[in-house]
Amino acid sequence: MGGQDMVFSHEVPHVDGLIVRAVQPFNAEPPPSALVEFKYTPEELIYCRNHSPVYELDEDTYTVTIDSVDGMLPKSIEIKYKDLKNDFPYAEVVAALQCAGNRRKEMGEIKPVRGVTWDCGVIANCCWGGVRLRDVLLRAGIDDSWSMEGLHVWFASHVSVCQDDSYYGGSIPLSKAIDPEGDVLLAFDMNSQSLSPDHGYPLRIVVPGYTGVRWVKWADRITIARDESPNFYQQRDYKILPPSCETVEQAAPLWRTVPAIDALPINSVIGSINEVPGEEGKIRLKGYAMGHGGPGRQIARVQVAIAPSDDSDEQWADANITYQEGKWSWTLWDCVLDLNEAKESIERIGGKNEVTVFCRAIDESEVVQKKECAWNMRGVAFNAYGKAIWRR
Ligand SMILES: Nc1nc2c(c(=O)[nH]1)N[C@H]1C(S)=C(S)[C@@H](COP(=O)(O)O)O[C@H]1N2
Ligand SMILES: [Mo]
Repeated sequence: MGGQDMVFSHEVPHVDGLIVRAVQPFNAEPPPSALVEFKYTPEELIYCRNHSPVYELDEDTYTVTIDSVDGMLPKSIEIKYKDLKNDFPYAEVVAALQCAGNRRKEMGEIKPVRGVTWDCGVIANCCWGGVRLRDVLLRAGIDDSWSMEGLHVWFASHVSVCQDDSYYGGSIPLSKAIDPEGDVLLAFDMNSQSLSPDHGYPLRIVVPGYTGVRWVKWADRITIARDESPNFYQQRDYKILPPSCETVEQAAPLWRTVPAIDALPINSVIGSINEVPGEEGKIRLKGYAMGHGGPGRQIARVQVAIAPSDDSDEQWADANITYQEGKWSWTLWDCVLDLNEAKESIERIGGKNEVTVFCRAIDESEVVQKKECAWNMRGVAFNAYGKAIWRR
């Protein structure tokens, strides 16, 4: 299945300026210092995560099929792209798209992991525009009287063979898909512009709060089913395997038993550290934070500390929150630290020339990001304190 049949001869050109982690399929991320400068991530700074080649598709012939297994829907329907755009109300949602492999590089410093060596740039905050999946499902014959419990919605893209399967797919619970507050979209726009091929043109699924792997690009089939998607990327990848599992052989019997990741846990990251011009000893930190996407909990506070010796609160200073929007956006923050005032901590860590700074996020339910994160073989969902080193 997949892999050997991928065809790259029609690959679209990609944006310049990203740090390329793999050429075929194209995987690239922006430098974090640039990323944290914008509330809406501009196209040139949006990471690209692909398990297949990227093609330029034709919207004039593009259709989406809505169907079901076990005859749950009376019939399947096919909707032309043009009709999808014209027949349903337009909706916009601001939401951060985040790969489960974000910060994998740091998890790999604990012990080697399998996967693309992502730094902390595989996240993008955008305003997505399209039609509500809810409206499309209602049209297809589902209504709120259904018992949604245990049902799923599969999203699939058949435009290419992927590295590990003959098509790309994933699923979410039907309850999330149809919830008016779940804000799930069939999107054609990103930051008020048509999607680019790299990000799913003509149509991608947007699942606010859920990790990127379910945001299926070039989606062409939506299926109601009693089980999760059978696709490789739902079943045998993007799962937090137990720390005792270290090899592919050990993982094989476990995939079935470990739940698929839907939302990622609370997180925060330092994107840049710069000297404040003209202010000797002062440094400005900028970064982002994310709440747990399941309930859509926003960040209440972000704190920073210079090499905290323990978890006591007084070592942490509150950062300023500079951007946040609705339930699903990321949070941007910044903070100025005075190294002159932090002499004691700096001496404790042995000098002035290299200072380690940490950040942590606290959500509106008082959930605090933890100092450490357990290792897992695929290096997913890393969320230890954000950490950066300032060198004079
Ligand atoms: N069809 C398709 N959809 C896909 C993928 C893919 O490889 N193929 N990658 C997924 C993953 S793992 C992520 S993190 C996001 C990345 O979206 P982006 O490339 O627009 O940043 O898309 C998801 N949707
Ligand atoms: Mo991902």
